[in-house]
Amino acid sequence: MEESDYVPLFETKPVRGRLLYRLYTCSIFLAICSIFFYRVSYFPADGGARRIAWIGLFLSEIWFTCYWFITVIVRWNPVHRYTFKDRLSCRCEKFLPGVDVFVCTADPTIEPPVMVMNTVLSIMAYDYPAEKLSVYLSDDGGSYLTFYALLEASRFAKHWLPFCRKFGVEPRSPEAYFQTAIGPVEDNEWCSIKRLYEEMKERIETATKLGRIPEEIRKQHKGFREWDFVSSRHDHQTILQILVDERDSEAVDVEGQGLPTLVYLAREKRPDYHHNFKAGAMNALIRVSSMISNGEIILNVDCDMYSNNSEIVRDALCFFMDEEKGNEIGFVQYPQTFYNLTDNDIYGVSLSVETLVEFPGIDANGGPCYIGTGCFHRREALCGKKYSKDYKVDWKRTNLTKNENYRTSFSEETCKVLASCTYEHNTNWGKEMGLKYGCPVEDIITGLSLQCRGWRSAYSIPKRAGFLGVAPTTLLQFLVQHKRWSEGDLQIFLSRYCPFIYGHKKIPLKLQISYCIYLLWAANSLPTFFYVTVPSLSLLRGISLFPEISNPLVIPFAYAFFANRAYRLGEFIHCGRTIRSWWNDQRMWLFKRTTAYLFAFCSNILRILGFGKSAFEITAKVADEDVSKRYMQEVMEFGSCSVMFDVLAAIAMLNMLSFSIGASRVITEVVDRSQKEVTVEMFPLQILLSGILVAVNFPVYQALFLRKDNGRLPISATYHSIFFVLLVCITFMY
Ligand SMILES: *[C@@H]1O[C@H](CO)[C@@H](O)[C@H](O)[C@H]1NC(C)=O
Ligand SMILES: CC(=O)N[C@H]1CO[C@H](CO)[C@@H](O)[C@@H]1O
Repeated sequence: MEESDYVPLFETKPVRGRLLYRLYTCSIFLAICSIFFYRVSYFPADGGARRIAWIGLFLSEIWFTCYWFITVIVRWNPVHRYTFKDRLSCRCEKFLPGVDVFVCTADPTIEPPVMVMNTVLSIMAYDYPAEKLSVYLSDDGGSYLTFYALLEASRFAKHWLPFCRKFGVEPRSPEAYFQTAIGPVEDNEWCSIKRLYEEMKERIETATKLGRIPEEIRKQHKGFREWDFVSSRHDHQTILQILVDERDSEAVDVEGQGLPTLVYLAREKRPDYHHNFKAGAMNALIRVSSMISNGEIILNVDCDMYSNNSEIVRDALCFFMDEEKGNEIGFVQYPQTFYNLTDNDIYGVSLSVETLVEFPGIDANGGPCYIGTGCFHRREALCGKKYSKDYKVDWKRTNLTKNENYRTSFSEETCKVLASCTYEHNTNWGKEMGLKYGCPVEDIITGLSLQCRGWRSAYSIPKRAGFLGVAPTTLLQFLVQHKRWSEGDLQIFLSRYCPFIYGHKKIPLKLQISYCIYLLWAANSLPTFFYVTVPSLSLLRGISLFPEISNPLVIPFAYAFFANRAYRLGEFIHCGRTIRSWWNDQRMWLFKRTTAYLFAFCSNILRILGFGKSAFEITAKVADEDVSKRYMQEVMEFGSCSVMFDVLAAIAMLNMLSFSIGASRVITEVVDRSQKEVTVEMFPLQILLSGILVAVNFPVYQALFLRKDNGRLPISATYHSIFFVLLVCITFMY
């Protein structure tokens, strides 16, 4: 193509309306300066408790300012990307690259096979040439139930794919489609496919429930024989089965059109070898797929995330295949969105501010991080290649050479070796090649190392979400998930992969700082914990830590606090969320920081001191009926005993106590005119702070004292928290 008639496949536009944000930032900055001025100039002259609390608050405020500064850098100059899929179809349809999709599952009880199959089917049905699309399922559970489900899915796909084409089905996960779609009732085909799906679902669910599969099905496929040699999920040989083989003449749907290649892989597991969790599974898939389909582009999706947009591959290719700006792009990340959200999102799981505001900002600062799902990678980049200025892919050429010696010779035996326990010994896998090992959030460092090798990443928010996953539906699941994320993130910050060290001179400084917005999640815990406990305790003891009401410096404190909340509310409304969901988010902000992040912080400290090790916990994806019902009614689910809940309850009780004592003092002063109004004068902000915390914690009091259902806080949490608060009050007061 001539230089002159180059039209881009995607464009990047700055987000408008930044002036308002910058004005807001300046005003907050002024408020912060005044707060610091107050802290320094009113520093308590007398020693003792007040001084210690004062210093603690001051340090917390300094920390909040630093973290706020990071959030400002992220939000300063966001960009949005727009793709032109029609131009891609016109220009590149003939030489579209091969795309290999990796789906990882780990446990058939936590991640039900039906859900996984819906993910697989939604991907097989992509609007993309079937001979160029391959789907790989990695089963770290090594379960024949998953294999059986995949076999069923491969058969159902023969009907499902033509059906999707004919009716223009969207979304292409059968479960999601049939749940909402009202078909042309008189249409026989529509109804028969629906019936086929329901029968398949029932067979898979029955097999999962019974834990075994019917004998006649066992006989139908040679693959089941592999399980004769499996002793346990932690001890078995590599199982590799190509369920739909492109070279096979039978690999066509009912209309005679080709089907995407479909592969089942359970890599070898032996008790003596560390398997490196999901990163290990991904690396095995990268190697095995390189023998089978060797697509230039790799998409990686979590097994609970079905694809809601059948054009998403084309959307991503607009980035990779753009002749001018596409060569430097190493990966394209899509937002993580959820389908199980309720309107007001009680657990604040939706991440909408992160996905709609923060990620576009990080993209502008040098490229989003890799979040482990919904991400397209350039295979070469993922396998360790460095980007250099003269790197250029000629998609026409790669496609030609590929068609010549494409899939002519490989045997399952040679592929199996690639997924064995010992294959990676003395290789660069897990270090320079593939996903990195040794960290619970391997995705972040993998993305970082790609960026450090010179690749750029891009972030795209299509109108119709690309990937929809299941959100946690109980408080504990949510907190455990956040503990895992924030713990791993902080571990990265404290390791040699810290962006300031690892990315030094390799990625822009503003990108290094942007990474910290997530890596330092856990570090917010101590200052927040201090802020929600010490002012309340001081109120009980009559120690004033904020300006009196007559002091004009009360204004910057109030302004910084309320303007921040109001700004967050504005962001929520901008993201299309409700006011209630903002309020819920405020609560979860507190809950996360005082439990999940605090625990993550502590376990990092313990790890550095040489105790404890990190472990990978999967969060359950299904909930029992009772729990689901409460979730749909937006009633907060506690239910189980957990130290995290004890902490939440204790903080709630403490603030209740200090607020009621503070408020009663105010009332007596107001009623009894003979007393001087000392409390109102001295403690306005502390009473206000406690009052807000009480309001935010309302569901905790309900769960402690009012609720009767199984989702209430266990009685032990009530005792623990009361005991703890009494203990603290006694020691602190005397
Ligand atoms: C998912 O797809 C459906 C049907 O195309 C659409 O109505 C819905 O808005 C999509 N969901 C999201 C979150 O984009
Ligand atoms: C796992 C889970 O909680 N699934 C729920 C998702 O939401 C639908 C209704 O929108 C429920 O029926 C599912 O039980």
